[in-house]
Amino acid sequence: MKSGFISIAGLANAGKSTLINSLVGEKVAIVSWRPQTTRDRILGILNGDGYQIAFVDTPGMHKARNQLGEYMMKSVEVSLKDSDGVIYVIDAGRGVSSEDEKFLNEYTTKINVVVALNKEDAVIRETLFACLEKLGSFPAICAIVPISAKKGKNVDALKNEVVKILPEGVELFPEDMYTDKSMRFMTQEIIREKALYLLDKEIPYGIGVEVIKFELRDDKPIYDICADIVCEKESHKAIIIGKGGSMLKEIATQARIDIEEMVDSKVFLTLFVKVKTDWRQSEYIMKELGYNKKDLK
Ligand SMILES: Nc1nc2c(ncn2[C@@H]2O[C@H](COP(=O)(O)OP(=O)(O)OP(=O)(O)O)[C@@H](O)[C@H]2O)c(=O)[nH]1
Ligand SMILES: [Mg+2]
Repeated sequence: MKSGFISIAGLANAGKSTLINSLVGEKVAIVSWRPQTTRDRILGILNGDGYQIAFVDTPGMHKARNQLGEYMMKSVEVSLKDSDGVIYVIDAGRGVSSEDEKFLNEYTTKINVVVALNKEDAVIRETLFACLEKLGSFPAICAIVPISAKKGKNVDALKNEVVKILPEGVELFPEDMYTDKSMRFMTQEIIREKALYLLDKEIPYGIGVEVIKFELRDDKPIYDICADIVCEKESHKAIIIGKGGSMLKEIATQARIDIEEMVDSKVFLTLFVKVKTDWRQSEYIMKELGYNKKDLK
């Protein structure tokens, strides 16, 4: 049997989380059109014929500007160090950038790298060829596969290339497990995803979500869930709540639908909004929200 950890790395917004969901066939990571959506390492497990792959979604690479940013970059570094191979995702529309080249220069000689040239559906052939030509100057790349993570195109071909670089090993996780994250964590992420979609401009970057209650009722198959949306300013709080509570209601409604699908039963979701000034600079509050540097070992 073959098994191992494969990190999915790349610049912010390249489509890494979309890809891990498509590879695993379950929603394990949230997706949005905003860069820097993923903040943590997230595991998605795929069981195939004679192999098991633990894919690790990572935050998009960028220059860290606060403690949260530093945490995110550290988590990319840690996950690369621990993996058996890397899928490096490039947005074909954006082209092969100097940051991509820097990554490929540094890593292709150290670790097996398969490049996923993503968003193939959104570019013309010439653009794709230009990317392939640039990538041709990195002979140590194991394989280059143009894909559309969103449409599922060529994702199987990519999977096959990854199986080739997988080492011999034993089963790492039980067969019915598809992520290492708890339902509580996924609930936080789903609420954050809806807030990212629905809110304006800069507010989403300053949002954290903390589940404060997650209980299955004794008498009925209903989950009672309460969560705080943490933001940085009073003015942000007002926007998140919206006119007559309309925005918060919409976030809750959309999140509830996804959470119900995940837990496979009815959910009563109550959301609150709290202000914690500059929490992205505070290690203490970050820890409260689950971003603990000590976990990154
Ligand atoms: N057209 C097209 N869009 C895609 C494809 N894959 C992802 N996207 C879109 O690209 C945006 C970013 O996708 P994510 O999966 O969140 O990207 P990411 O690399 O995880 O981003 P960060 O977590 O912020 O680093 C979303 O709007 C996706 O719907 C694709 O194959 N084609
Ligand atoms: Mg992501």
